[in-house]
Amino acid sequence: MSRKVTRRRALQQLAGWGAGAVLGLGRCEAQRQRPNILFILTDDQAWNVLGFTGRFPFLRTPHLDRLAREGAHFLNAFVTTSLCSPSRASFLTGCYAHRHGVRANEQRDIHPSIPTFPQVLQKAGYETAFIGKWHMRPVSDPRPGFDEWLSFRGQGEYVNPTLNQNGREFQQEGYMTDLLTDYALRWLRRPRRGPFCLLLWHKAVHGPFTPAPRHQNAFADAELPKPPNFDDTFAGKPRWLRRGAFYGQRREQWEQSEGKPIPDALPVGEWNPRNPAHLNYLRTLLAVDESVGQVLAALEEMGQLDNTFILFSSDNGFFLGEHRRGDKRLMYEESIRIPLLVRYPPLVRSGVRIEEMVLNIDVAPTLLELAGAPIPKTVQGRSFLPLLRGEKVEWRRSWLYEYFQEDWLPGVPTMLGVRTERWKYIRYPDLPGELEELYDLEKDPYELRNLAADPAYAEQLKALRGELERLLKETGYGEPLPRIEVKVPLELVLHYTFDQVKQGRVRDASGRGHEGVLTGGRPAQGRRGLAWAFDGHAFVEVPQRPATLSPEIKPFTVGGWCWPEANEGVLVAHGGRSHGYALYLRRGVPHFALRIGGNLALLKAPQAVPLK
Ligand SMILES: [Ca+2]
Repeated sequence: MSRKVTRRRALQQLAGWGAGAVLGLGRCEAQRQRPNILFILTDDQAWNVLGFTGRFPFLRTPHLDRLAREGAHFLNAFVTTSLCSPSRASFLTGCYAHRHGVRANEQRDIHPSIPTFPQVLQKAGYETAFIGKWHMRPVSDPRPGFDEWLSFRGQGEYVNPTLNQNGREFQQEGYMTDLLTDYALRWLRRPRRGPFCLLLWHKAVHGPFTPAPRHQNAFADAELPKPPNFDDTFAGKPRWLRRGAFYGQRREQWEQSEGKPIPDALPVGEWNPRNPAHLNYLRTLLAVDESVGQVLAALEEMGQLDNTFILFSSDNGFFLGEHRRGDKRLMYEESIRIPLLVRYPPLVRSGVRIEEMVLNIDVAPTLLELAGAPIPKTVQGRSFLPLLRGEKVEWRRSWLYEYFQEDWLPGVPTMLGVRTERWKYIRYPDLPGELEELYDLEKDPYELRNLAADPAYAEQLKALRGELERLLKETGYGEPLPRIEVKVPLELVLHYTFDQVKQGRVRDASGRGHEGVLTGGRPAQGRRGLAWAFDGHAFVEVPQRPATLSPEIKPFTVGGWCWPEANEGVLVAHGGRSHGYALYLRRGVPHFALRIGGNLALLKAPQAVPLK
């Protein structure tokens, strides 16, 4: 490396590293004040699963406690959709799920018309890194907006995971939380000229709850306190809740319970103070806390701790037995509330407790305002910097909650709701005739008494219904996303000609090696030379599922020369019951069927093809 440093470069280096002020140059001073950003996100960590809250007397999280002690703790922080992928996209874009397009897990990335805050920061001169769990479209490849990328496909694995660093995929030995921390530390310590923005988004504490080996035996004598709303009988609540709790909510369970009797109230269960899943969940957090400690120590060592805006949160809450549930998704408090801590001494007094209701969609505009970067017009949240500064500002009094039914989990319906400081209203728009829910959080913080059918609260119910309509309109719920042009490359990804079938294997003439395995049929003379006759039972299978043949990863074109003998049959099919496509003949007419999330779209040719 050259030791020769130009004057300009030297100035840039000084500016970025906080020494600019000694030169007395205005430009450097302005740049010096741009803070670094460190955004640590966990997965499924409930709002009060932190040592200092005292919820679990045996749980120690000294480093997270330090963030709260030396910074701000938001006591009322929420997600607008309590599900991993939609919430992650909301953090990144400042938009509701109905706007950014990520409504379910592992199906798609953020709509390309919506910028993320790292993209904006990168353009504004920040060095950006994403290290951790992305969990939107199920590929591990780098996404736009990041100078450094270290991630994995979908949920990833806790032990010896497959990782992707800047496009290169490999397996690495170790425990996920520790590996992500090591990558983060290495990246942080790199020499750099300007401010950085690091997203360290852990896989922990998502299930399957897998603590680091060193924490497997933690909490040997601990007793889990029973939540006050463990004994929810669901009496007076919507039927779907009791049906799901009684029969199960996954597709098969839900379908099998169709029409079966649903009890008016569920019997109370027995609390297990040594619930192994809950204990492992808490043990999994211990490595995260250590990670926070290591990152804080590294920043301190680098002299960057107080110049770094550190934000810690979780992508959604989690039921640990409340309402006798695990998981999230519902609009009950345990599911929608998240931990939110901010440490940044230049702006935030230590030990501040903030009561205002802030949302995951507020994070993007907050970070952009902090960095002095433009806030895109698409942003629906609001910067909470004024709250951090301790300013008295007019703040939101209510907000919209939304959840979209997932294909594999039909037992949790689409929901819409309003949360105010005191009230909560929930509606199930796809379940006509289903009860609504109304809770007075002041008198009933554990949401056990549904007031929606109580005439004494009719006025309140009416007001909240009206507020929901207002919020839906304000946020553009139900408005279509802008259409995007996807350029499909005319690329030959598979080419079977059947002139060289050997031992039931068909060579792929495209050169991509997608050899096919042939079942049934017989050689025949086609119009374009040797062909294969498919009799309705014969088929060619592509045994491996290479990425080049996965339309979720890369669009491609499928074409073929067929000379049908009969007028019914499948030409090409891919996927399964909820996602997939098929090109087939029905009464000689080519049809193309596409199924996404269980919804079917069908294209039909204007006329039948000539038969042989
Ligand atoms: Ca999650």
